[in-house]
Amino acid sequence: MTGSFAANSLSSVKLLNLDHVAIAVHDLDAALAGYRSRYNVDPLYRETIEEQGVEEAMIPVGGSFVQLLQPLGPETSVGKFLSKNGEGLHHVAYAVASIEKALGHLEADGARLIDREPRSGGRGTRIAFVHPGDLGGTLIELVELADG
Ligand code: CMX
Ligand code: CO
Repeated sequence: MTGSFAANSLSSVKLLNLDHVAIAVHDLDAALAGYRSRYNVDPLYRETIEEQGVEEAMIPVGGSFVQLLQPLGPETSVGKFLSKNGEGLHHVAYAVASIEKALGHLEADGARLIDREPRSGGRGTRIAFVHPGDLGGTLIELVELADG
């Protein structure tokens, strides 16, 4: 099967890196203290993103990050997730070179997009989400880094 992927517009959707794995938590300070104590790691970035309804911290792990997400309120998407599921894995995020090209390919391939246009993420990134019902029950985020 490996060879059969070659013709599928791979240049437009090449996944450059596992940018981050996001974990929803009730208490960001407590989660960061736990990561520091257990794994001796600290966040490189921490910011509130009002439009996404979250405060997030990014802990570097090799070439990727663990993104800890605390909802700003119970009616946000992460707040609803937490009340339904409790703390746990929320989404995985893949870095792409061009988010427009990736979205164009996914739309043409019939993917169930949440975002047809990119929105702003943390670290000056541009991001877009693909619905968890599209593939593998997993919410997927595409990330175009600020510096490409
Ligand atoms: N992973 C897997 N499934 C999820 C999910 C997640 N993260 N979030 C919700 N779902 C599931 C729910 O369990 C539910 O499943 P059932 O229909 O089987 O019950 C279904 O999706 C709908 O859930 P809902 O609570 O009714 O939530 P909404 O439909 O209002 O929204 C979603 C779901 C994914 C469209 C919404 O959360 C969204 O748009 N997410 C993208 C934005 C986001 O999450 N931003 C925060 C992260 C910010 C960042 O990364 O910086
Ligand atoms: Co994310």
